[in-house]
Amino acid sequence: RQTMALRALIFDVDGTLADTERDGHRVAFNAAFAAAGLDWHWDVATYGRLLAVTGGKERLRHYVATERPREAARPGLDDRIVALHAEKTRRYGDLVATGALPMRPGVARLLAEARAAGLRLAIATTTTAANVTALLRHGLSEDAPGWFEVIAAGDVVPCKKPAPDVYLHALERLGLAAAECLAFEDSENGIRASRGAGIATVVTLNDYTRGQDFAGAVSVLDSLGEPGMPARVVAGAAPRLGYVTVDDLRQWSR
Ligand code: XBP
Ligand code: MG
Repeated sequence: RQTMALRALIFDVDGTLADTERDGHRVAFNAAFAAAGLDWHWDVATYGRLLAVTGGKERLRHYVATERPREAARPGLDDRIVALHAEKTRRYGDLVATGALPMRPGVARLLAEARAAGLRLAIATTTTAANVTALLRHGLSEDAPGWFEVIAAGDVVPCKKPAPDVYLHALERLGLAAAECLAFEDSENGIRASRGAGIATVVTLNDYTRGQDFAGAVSVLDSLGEPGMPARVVAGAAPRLGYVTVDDLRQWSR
């Protein structure tokens, strides 16, 4: 990699900014199923398996195709999936508005530090754009969506993670080279996407992604850490103060 100064941080959302999957998306899917009169229920373990497929609509389609053959055979499946997913997005928004999904340790601190240091911020996620705005507003502050110059989300590219497309799209909109950016991810599908776009990546794993393959990560941590609450280093570089700072990121991007 050529040496270029760090200019921007690009964040994944689900599992990285907040633990949204188990307590957010999963709950919203189940509520949407119940509202539609379906007796489907995704428990924590089932949802963990289904996370192999990124994208809510794609995940639903995969579930129906593999586990609900009768539903799969009824005509109009695509429309029903779109409607179910729209209801799920409404439910997710309601859930986020209750404050049920706080930011993970170190996220608010590092974002503030990065903004003060003049680093540009972007988002590259598979989830629906409305979910991102809601999460940022309720988990950080009303004006937080405006901190991010680029919010690349959901169906903005046809191929979702692990394809690199959403990261390539974010780089293009930032007008930056991969070597000028660092990505933050929590999953193997996520780092395959960011590394596929050539971006150095910091991983903060969670209960769903522990044990996945994070080969090629700059650092694999259990969180970004906070003063007095150090991050546990699973692999790669260790933050100098025990929690990830902009100084660490500049060092790691060289
Ligand atoms: C996130 C996803 C999304 C969410 C649901 O992956 O896979 O599908 O689970 O969001 P990543 P939608 O963190 O790698 O971006 O239902 O809005 O698609
Ligand atoms: Mg993620």
